[in-house]
Amino acid sequence: MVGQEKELSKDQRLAWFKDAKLGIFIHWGIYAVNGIDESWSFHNGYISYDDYMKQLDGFTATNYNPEYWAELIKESGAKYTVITTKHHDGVALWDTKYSDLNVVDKTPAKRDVLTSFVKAARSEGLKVGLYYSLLDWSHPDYPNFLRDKKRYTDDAKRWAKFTKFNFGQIEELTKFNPDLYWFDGDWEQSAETWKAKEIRDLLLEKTPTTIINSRLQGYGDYATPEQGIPITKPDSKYWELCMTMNNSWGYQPNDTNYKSVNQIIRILVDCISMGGNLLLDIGPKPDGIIPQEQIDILKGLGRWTNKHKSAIYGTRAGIPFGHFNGYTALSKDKTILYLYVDNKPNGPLLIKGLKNKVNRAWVVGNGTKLKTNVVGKLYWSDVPGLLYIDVPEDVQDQDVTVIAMQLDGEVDLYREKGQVIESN
Ligand code: H79
Repeated sequence: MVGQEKELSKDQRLAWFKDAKLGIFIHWGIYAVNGIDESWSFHNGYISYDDYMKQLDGFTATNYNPEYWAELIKESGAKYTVITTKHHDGVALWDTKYSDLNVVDKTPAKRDVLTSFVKAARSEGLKVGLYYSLLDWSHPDYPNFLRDKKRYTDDAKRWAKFTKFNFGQIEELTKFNPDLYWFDGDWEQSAETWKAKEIRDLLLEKTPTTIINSRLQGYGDYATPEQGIPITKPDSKYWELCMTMNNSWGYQPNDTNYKSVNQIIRILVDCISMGGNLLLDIGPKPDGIIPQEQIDILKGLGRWTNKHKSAIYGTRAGIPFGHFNGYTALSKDKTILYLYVDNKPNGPLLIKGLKNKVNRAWVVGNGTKLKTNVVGKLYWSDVPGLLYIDVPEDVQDQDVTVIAMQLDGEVDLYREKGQVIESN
C-alpha cells in the first residue's frame, strides 16, 4: 500500500462483519415492474430484451421512503444492509455519468435513489454494502448478451472500452465509502480479464476499512453461499449465507412461497451456530413500497433478535455436533455456551462430554435461572457425566428458546472415542 499508514489486517477489517450475524439484502430494480426474474428473464429468453427494458417506464419510486426502509431493517435486528446498485441488466440506481442506463435518465423516478438510502441506513447506524454486478449484459462493449447470443468474442479493444467503463462506475461507488462491496457475476470472466486485483487495490485504497465478498475471482474476503444452508461448518473463517424470503430476489407478486418467521429464525440460528451471517433478502415494489409479507417477516425477526441480543451478536460458532442435540454457539471468550432450543423439549435437555462445571444457567431474554443436574459421573473415568437441564414450559419462546450457561472457564470438551465396540 502506498503511504505511511499500515494496511489494516483482514481480521481488523472483518471484525464487525464477524460479529454482525444478520444483514438485509435489497434487490430493487426495474424487474419489479413486471414482477419477473432480475436480469435472467431476458438473458435466458423468457422475455425479449426490448420488452424487459420497457419496465423502465414503470419504475416510479413514488412512495419510496428510504428512512422507513432503514428503520425497518434496523428493527429486524440486522447490523448491515446490502443494496443492488446495478444488477446484470446494467440499470444503475445512481446518477452514473458513464451510462444513461440509470433510473435518473431513463425512468419516471427521475432521481438517484441510492444516495438517499445510503444516508438513511448510516443514520440508523447500519453498515452499508453495495451490490454491483461486474458483468453488464446491456453494455454495448460487454461480450455476453443473451445466453445464446454474444456480441463478440476476442476483441481486446472493445474489452478495454468495457473495462474503462467498469472501473469508472466502480470508482463512482467508492465515493460512498461503502463498508462492504458485494460483487456478483464474476464467473463470466477470469480474474485477469476483470483486473480483479486492480479492482481490489482501488477499493482498499479509497476505503481502507472496507470488505469485499468472495465474488471477485479469488480477490474477496469472505465466502458467500447462495440459498443453500451449509450442512457442516464452512472452511472459511468469514462467511455469509444469502437467501430469499420466498423464491425470488426481486418483487414477484406471484411468488407467495414465503418462509415463515419461525423457519427464518431457525435458519439464522443455524448460520450463527456455524460462525456465519445470514443476509436475508427483500424485494421492494417499483414504487418503493416493501410488500407487507416482507415487513411482517422483518418485524417478526425483530421480536426474536431484540429479546436474544446477547446470544446473537459477537458470538462464535458452537461446539461440535454430538454433545447437544441442537444448535449451539459460544461467547467470544468461550466461557458462555448458548443452546438454541428449536423444538418443544420432551423432558430435560441433555449435554454430553462437557468437562466444565456450570456456574449458572439461565433463559436468555427472560432471566429465569435454571437448575442443572449431572448424573452418571464415575469417579474412576475421565468421561464427564450427563448434564441435564430442565426448561419449564412457561419460560419457552414461541420460536427458539435460548439457554445460556456460564462455564467455570473456557469451554472444555471430552472428545475421546470411549470404548471401541465395533471394529469394521
Ligand atoms: O442477484 C441474485 C441473483 O440474480 C444472482 N445472485 C443473487 C444474489 C445470481 N443468480 N444466479 N447466480 C447468481 C449464480 C449463477 C449461477 C451460474 Fe451458471 C451457474 C453461473 C455459472 C454456473 C447458470 C449456468 C448461469 C450460467 C451457467
